[in-house]
Amino acid sequence: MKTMKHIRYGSWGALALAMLLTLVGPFYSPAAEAHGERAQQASLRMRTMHWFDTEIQPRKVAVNETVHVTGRFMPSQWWPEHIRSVEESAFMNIGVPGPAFLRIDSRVNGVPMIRSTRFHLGKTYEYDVLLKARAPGRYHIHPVISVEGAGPIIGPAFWVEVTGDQKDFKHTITTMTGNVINPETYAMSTILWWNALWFVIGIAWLAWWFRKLPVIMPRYIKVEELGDDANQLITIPDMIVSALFFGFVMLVIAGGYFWANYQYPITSVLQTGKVEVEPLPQPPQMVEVEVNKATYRIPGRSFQVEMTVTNRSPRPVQVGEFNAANIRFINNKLLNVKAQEKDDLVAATGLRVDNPPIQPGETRTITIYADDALWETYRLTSLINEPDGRFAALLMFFDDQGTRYMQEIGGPMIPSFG
Ligand SMILES: [Cu+2]
Repeated sequence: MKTMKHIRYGSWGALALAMLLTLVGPFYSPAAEAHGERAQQASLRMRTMHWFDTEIQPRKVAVNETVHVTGRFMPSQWWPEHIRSVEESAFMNIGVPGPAFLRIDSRVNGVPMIRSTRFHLGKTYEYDVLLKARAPGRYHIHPVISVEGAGPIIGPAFWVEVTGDQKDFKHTITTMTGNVINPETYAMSTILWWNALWFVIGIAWLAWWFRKLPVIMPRYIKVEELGDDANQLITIPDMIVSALFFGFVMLVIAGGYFWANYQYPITSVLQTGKVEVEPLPQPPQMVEVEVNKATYRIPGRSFQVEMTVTNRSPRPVQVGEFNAANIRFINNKLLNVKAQEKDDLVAATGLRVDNPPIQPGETRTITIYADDALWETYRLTSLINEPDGRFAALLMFFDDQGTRYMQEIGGPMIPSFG
């Protein structure tokens, strides 16, 4: 008995909490500050999309002003088997909570991204999305690739502050027939009118069947009791009213169709076909990398990769950056890259490279160490608990003149406990 009571109070408490969160959530939600950056599986974040050169400018605009989201990405060659491939169907998107911006233009390698496309593994793409500020606020803007069947794969973000008043937001479109319309309010009365009509029809239909109380469970029990004779619960007036409803609904649909055709004789069909995007031309591979062994040393929180590097470029090269799951581990002896803001995922001293630069024509085995608390805070270490514990990352080499050579690396990640 005591337990019963306990359970009942417990579930009431949970219900009350859920209701409270539902009510208060929209007004106070610290979780919305970070919207799932670390929620996805580590292997999924590491082995789907490598985002780099991300830039969002300007970071402070007024309503009606524009923001450019630009950068590059490379779908991983270690794309997980169990996730639908980006080579099937994908869409270039932007991740911002709510309709705070308007997407004015979106291009990948210069091709307009109004429709879906496909991206090829191991190839490089360059995107440029132009947004127009609509609502004041402070937003964490992410580039996103939405992959059909796999969901959104988010890139690095920057905070953008929008000032001003939403009432001043202006948005007009000139249609193909020359009408200038405001999509914010276009045909609003027709939308409201149709919704109200269907709402009334729905309520009337429910009212007819609910007029003979009690319904739902008692009526279900009656149907069960009567068995084959349950049909007698439906009376002749029920049938007449149902037929009238059916006829009326058909009439409304047909009438709406003819009315719309008469009102808007020229329409164009929403386009759904895919558009093809050529990847950026692949530069000749000047630095070759073969991963020998990758281990994550749990006590030291240190990820180390032993690899054999062949330098075919005309100048000495060195590892400058290790980019995994949107986190940039930087070799600060070579590059001076600092986090631009608090949530910018840069480990400015996170990459340790002890070897001297690799000379032209030389092949050498080196080890790099990515040691930073970000491994832990961004829950990448959970990779060691996954059944397919493989990693992938983008490795960036630089020569003494600053030329960048990129190479994706990947393979099994072995935990080490000593
Ligand atoms: Cu974010």
